[in-house]
Order: sequence, then structure tokens, then C-alpha cells
Amino acid sequence: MGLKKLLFLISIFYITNAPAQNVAVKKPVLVGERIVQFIPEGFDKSKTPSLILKEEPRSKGTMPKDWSLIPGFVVNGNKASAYLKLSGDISLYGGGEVTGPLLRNGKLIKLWNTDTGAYGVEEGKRLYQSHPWVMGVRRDGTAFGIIFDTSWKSELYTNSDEIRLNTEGALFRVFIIDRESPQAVLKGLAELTGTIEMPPLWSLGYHQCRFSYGTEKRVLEIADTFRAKSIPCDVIWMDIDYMDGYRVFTFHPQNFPNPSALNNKLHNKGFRAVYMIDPGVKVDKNYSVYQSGSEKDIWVKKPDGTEYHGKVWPGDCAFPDFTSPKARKWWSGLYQDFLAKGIDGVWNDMNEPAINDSELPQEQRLGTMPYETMHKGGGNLPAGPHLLYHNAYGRLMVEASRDGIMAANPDKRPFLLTRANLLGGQRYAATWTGDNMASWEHLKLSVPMSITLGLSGQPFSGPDIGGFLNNTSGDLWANWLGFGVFMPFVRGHACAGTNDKEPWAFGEAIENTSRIALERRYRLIPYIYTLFQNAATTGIPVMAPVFFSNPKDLTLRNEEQAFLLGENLLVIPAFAKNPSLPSGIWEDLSLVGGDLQDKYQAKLKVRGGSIIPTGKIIQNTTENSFDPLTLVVCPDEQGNAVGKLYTDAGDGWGFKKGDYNLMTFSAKKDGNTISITMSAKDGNGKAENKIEKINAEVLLKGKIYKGTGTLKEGVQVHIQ
Ligand code: MIG
Repeated sequence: MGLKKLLFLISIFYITNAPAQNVAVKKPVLVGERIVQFIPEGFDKSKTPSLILKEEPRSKGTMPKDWSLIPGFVVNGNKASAYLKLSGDISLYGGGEVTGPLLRNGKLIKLWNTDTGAYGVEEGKRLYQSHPWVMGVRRDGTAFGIIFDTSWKSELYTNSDEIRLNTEGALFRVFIIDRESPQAVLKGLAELTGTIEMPPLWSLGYHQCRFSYGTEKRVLEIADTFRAKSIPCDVIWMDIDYMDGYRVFTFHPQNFPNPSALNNKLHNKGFRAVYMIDPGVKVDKNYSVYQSGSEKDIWVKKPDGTEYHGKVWPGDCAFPDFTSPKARKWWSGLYQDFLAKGIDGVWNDMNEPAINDSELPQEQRLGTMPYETMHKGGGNLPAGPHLLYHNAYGRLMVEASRDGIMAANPDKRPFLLTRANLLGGQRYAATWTGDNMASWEHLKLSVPMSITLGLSGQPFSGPDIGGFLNNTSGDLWANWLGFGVFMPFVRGHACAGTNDKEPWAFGEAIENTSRIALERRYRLIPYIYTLFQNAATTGIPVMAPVFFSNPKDLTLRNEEQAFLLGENLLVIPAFAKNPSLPSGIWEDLSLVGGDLQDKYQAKLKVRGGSIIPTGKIIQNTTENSFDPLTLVVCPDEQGNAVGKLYTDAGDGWGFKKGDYNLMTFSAKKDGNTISITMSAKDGNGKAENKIEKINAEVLLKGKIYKGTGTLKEGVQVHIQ
């Protein structure tokens, strides 16, 4: 053995066996209202860039005197960790996309974005996204949150006495938010990592997907069936088979010969079209995307400097190095011609990135690029190995995709769905919870999964309703859709080789149930749109855990069957057994004839003291749902109630110039009369759908009292 090799082995031995060393913290800096940044000595921003924060935070002074949450930092060889010791009885939440329960005390999450097809429901499975973020709620309802600002491969422990992130990389910063409530903590998370941008109204409707609707003819058949059967729907999805040999940004010459004409037909029927784009680009010298990417030299490279290739759907693929600004710009540019074909939205899949390496012996398989594969960085990102950038690959891809969609259609709001992402990535794309299964376990799991994403900065999510893998029974479909329509993103999807999973695929009874469920969704769109506007401005989730209604009520802390849609509507899925429900006034709500008698529909309850704006039943969001507007009023003990309605053009950016309406409605009781008026209004509302007539439905002790009026005059309802 040569001396060099010996010294190398000794140093490796030393590094891997070096004792863990505590690292001192520099002077903590206040960077927001009760948000403190902790930087360890030796932190080097050029080694650990922030891909999570929306911008570099500015100092607003020193740590508050009463501050109690101080993290510790440790290095072990070249691997950094941070921890926060906890004392007292604290409920832990967050961690992003996870299997297992809502309450995260005593859990471990492995942060390494992974295509875990058929992920099962066991705890601790790696999934597609990484959210190094945990929120703690104390007994008194006050709360705190911790961001570990790193994308290195890592493990997140949420033990009752310690939150800890062990990474495989360099030292990183930690941000801690300590505020009066979990809602205020989520606002703090949004102050650091940003919010979703306002989505187009149509994306809040029902989405119908399948892997794949294989021909233009089949796509139109699906669209026509929705309209013929009067089942509301806004969007049809094109999965990978629309492509020519799975080459991204191409169309199958026989099965999708004229995408512009297809999209045009869909638009005329009131549908939008979303198409899939994966990151892997087929290695094919005759394929323009591969040619231009090679000319621009934007592919991820092996350590020896040659192009990295990995197998995905098209066979051998090269992968854009999204850490490089040049590569992102090139990728953005590809959307120009693609979207010009009348494509309304984009679906980025397989962007963990998922790679098929099943030809390797089992123990060598990674399912993604080898750890040492190089990313060249650029701008403020350093060059670094895949181990650093893997968890940010999808996040950087969707940044580039979103930029490209914006550049192609500057007057429209992008709709982008991604499978992989990183904490903070809600700024670029909505998400769904990946390849679940058609099973009761997955149906139930879909509730805590989407709530947890909402508690981790991503309010726009939902599962494959009905279950992606395996055949779905009518009973399972109807149960799932019965509450799935109250989740932020509502899409039915199905894997290749499974049975048809459209609302009419399970016979007439289930078709009726499906119609009722979707009509309930569409009646609530004015309320749901208002919740999205709130999420886009504050970071407050659309779908929330029941304990948000009263963070001091310890009996609600692990409720994960029922959930809240906004603050004012409680959703109790038909499957829920003995859910823990909040105290106080909550009145039953019927939205569609027959909904209360249908065993599959979720129960809806309205909070005392609130007003919920609802529209009429429409088939898609191109129809005006505000004619008439119905205000559901549920008075508190004094007979008062208040609620908000946000409207704008439903697309475009006029709202940023004030072209919107944010209306506050108030109800007051005087003797036997409840008067409902618009008590405040913000915005110019030029683009508003005209609201003239107003119906009011007052829910009082199980009875409904109705009245009509106008926006100007208000409504008077007489109660007995
Ligand atoms: O290897 O595009 O999660 O929703 O239908 C599977 C085909 C690739 C995985 C996605 C799924 C999608 C499927 N994709």
C-alpha cells in the first residue's frame, strides 16, 4: 500500500470516527416578528445555499429578551446536525409529505425525494418531497416552528423532547418562529418561504385524469360524457401517452395528431387541458429537444465530465441541470411553442428525479442519480453533488417551468402541478400525494397527508381520488369523492391497467352520488376561492386540522378524520368514526337536494358566528356562479355573524392593480329579524362577476330561515 493511500484511509477513518462536536452559534438575529435566525460558527453560504427561503431575510434587531427556543448545532466529520430541545407537553406537526398520522410526536422522516410507487401506509416511508420543517403547539395553544434551511440528504426526528435534523452535508441555518397560535406560526413560515400565487379559478374545479386517455377521440368522449350527464368538471388531463415515444414537448403522431384542434374543442365545451412534462429528455440525436440541450451544454454530468444518462419512460435520458441558470432558461423556453397549442396547465412528474436502475443488483439501486453526480450551479448556487441538490431538483425544475409558462402566457395565471418539491416550493407549483392505492387505508390516509402539507406551507394539494393503483370499487370511489371534493385540489386519477374511474363508471347510483358531491364542490367555489386568496396573501392553509378551531382544546389535537375547510366549515367524511369535534355552535349544512340523505356524502357543519358565500350549481367555472349569491348565515349566541367573499376576473393579474372585490358581510340580530349587509368592501372590482340578487339562509338550531335582497340593500330574514 502506498503512503498516500494509507494517509487517505487514516483520514477517512478519522473523519468517520471523529467525535461529534458542538458548534457555537453566532449572535442570533431577529428577522421578523418573533422570528429568529440562528447561524452556526463556520456556516458557509457558498456550501449550503438556501433553496427554501423566498429571499434573504433582513435583520430587524436582536433576539427578544424572553426568547426561550435556542437550537444547538453539531458536526460529525463533515455531516452537520441541528436540534431543538423541548420541554413540556407539545403536539408536533409538519414535516410535509408523509405517511402516518397527523400528530408527529415520536416520528422519523427520511428526507430524500423518492418515487415510492405504491407507497403503502406504513410510517416512515420516503416520499416525493422534503419539508425540513416542524411546528409545535403547546398546551396553552401558543405555537412555534423550526425551519432547517438545507436541502442535503437528511433525517428529521420529531421526538417529544427533541426535534432534530441530521444531514449528510455542511452546516446550515435555522429559523425559529415563536408566536401566539399555530395560524400565526404558519404566517411566519409564509413570511420566510413565500405563499402560493393566486391560481386560476378553473383549477379549483374538478379535474379528470387517467394514465392515460390514449387518443384524442377518447379525451373528447370523456369530456362529452361529463356534459351529457351534467356532472360538473373543468379539466381533462393528458398523461404521458400523448407524447411521441415519451419525448417531452412532442405529440404522438397517430393518437394526438392535432393537439391545437383538440384543445380548442375542449375549450369550446368549457374544459381546460393539462399536459404532463417529465424532466428526462430522450437521448436521441434526431430529437430537437435533445439536440438543443446538447448544444447549450445543459445536462447533468458524471464526475468524469461526461453526460449522465438514466433510464426513464423513453429509455436512456439526459437530465437538465436545473441548478444552472442557463439550463433553467433553456427549459423555460421550451414551453413557448408547447403552450401555444392551447395547453392550459402543466404537470411535472418523475422529478425527484426518478430513474429506473433495476438492471443493477438490488443493493446498488438508488432509483435516482448516483450521489456524486455533479450539478454545476451558477448564479448564487455553488457547484455541488447530487447529495446536496437531489431534494431541490424538482423545486428548481418547477421554478424553470413556471417561468416558462409565465413567459409564454404573461396574461394568465400558471397552473403547474409537481410531484417532487422542497419546503417553500409552493411558490411555484401545486402538488398531489403521488401513487396511492385504491384501498380504505389510503382513503383515510389522504386526510392527514393533505392537512400536513398545508401545515408545511403547501395549501394546494390533494390525493388521487379513488386511488391510483389497483381497481376501485364503486363504494370506495363514492366514499372518497364524498369528502375529496372538499380538499383543495380535486382530481380523480387511475393507473394504467386499472378499471375506469370516472364518476359514471360504477353504475347509476354511484353516478348520482358523484354528481351530488361535485355539485356541492361547485356551490362552494366562491368560499373556496376566497380561502385561496387568503392562502395566497397570508399562508393560512385552505384545508386545516380541526384543532385550528380551538388550539387550546387538547381533545382536538389528533383529530385526522374530520377537517376544516377554512375556519367556518367543518367536513366530516362518511367513514369517520367518533371524530373529536369542536364545541360551540356548528349547524348542519345542505348544499344540494338529497345530499343529507346520501350515505356517501361528507357531513358539513357551519361555525356559529360565520357567513359562508355560496354560488349556484354550475357545470364548469366559465359559468357565472354568483347569480344569485347565497349567503349561508350561522349566527353566534348573540345572533351575529361575519364572513368574507373574494372575487376577481378568475384569471390574469388585474387583481394586483386592485381589480378585485373583497367583501365583508355582517349579520346582526334585532328582535326577530336578522339583517345581513355588506359591511365593508375593498378593491375596485372592475372585473367582478355582477352580483345583484342575494339569498340568505339563516341556520338556527336545526332550522333554516330564508330571505332575499340585493347587494346594495342587504337582506332581512325573520326568525321565530
Ligand atoms: O412511472 O405518467 O405518479 O400519476 O400517472 C409512472 C404516468 C409515471 C407517475 C405518476 C402518475 C402518472 C404516471 N407516472
